[in-house]
Amino acid sequence: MITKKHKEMPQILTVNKKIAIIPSVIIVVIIVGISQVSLEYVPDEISEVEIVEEVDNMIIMPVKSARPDCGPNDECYIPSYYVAKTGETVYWKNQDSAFHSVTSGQQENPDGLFDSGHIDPDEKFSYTFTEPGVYSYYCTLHPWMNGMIKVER
Ligand SMILES: [Cu+2]
Repeated sequence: MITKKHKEMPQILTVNKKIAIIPSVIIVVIIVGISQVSLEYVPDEISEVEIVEEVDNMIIMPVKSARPDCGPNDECYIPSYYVAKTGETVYWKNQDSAFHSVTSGQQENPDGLFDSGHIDPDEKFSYTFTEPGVYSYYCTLHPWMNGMIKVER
């Protein structure tokens, strides 16, 4: 009886060693995978930052928004629909080479809540929304430029 037990012991040990090799191989594969993914992501992030400067609560009037082409796709203000929280200040930046405005209301029908007047290229306008609701705005110079702000509680 005793000798049988002694014979079984080495067999169990070898099995345990084989099992122990499998997790260490998996760990090595995961580490190699993570290092390769992080290496690939670095150049992508740099190129994205160069093209579009994405800032929270900033709406961009992009290059060529003075042309009607942006109208059908709602790309005259980017984003053209923005959800803000009550009390949040929203910024609009004119990245175009033409003047633009941010005027509350509908085309030809300003409601008088806010009006930036003509915003120079590279200049900003801001408005702080203190009441929940849906606010439409437009550009007084370009009838195809329309945007909307939804203010949530
Ligand atoms: Cu405009």
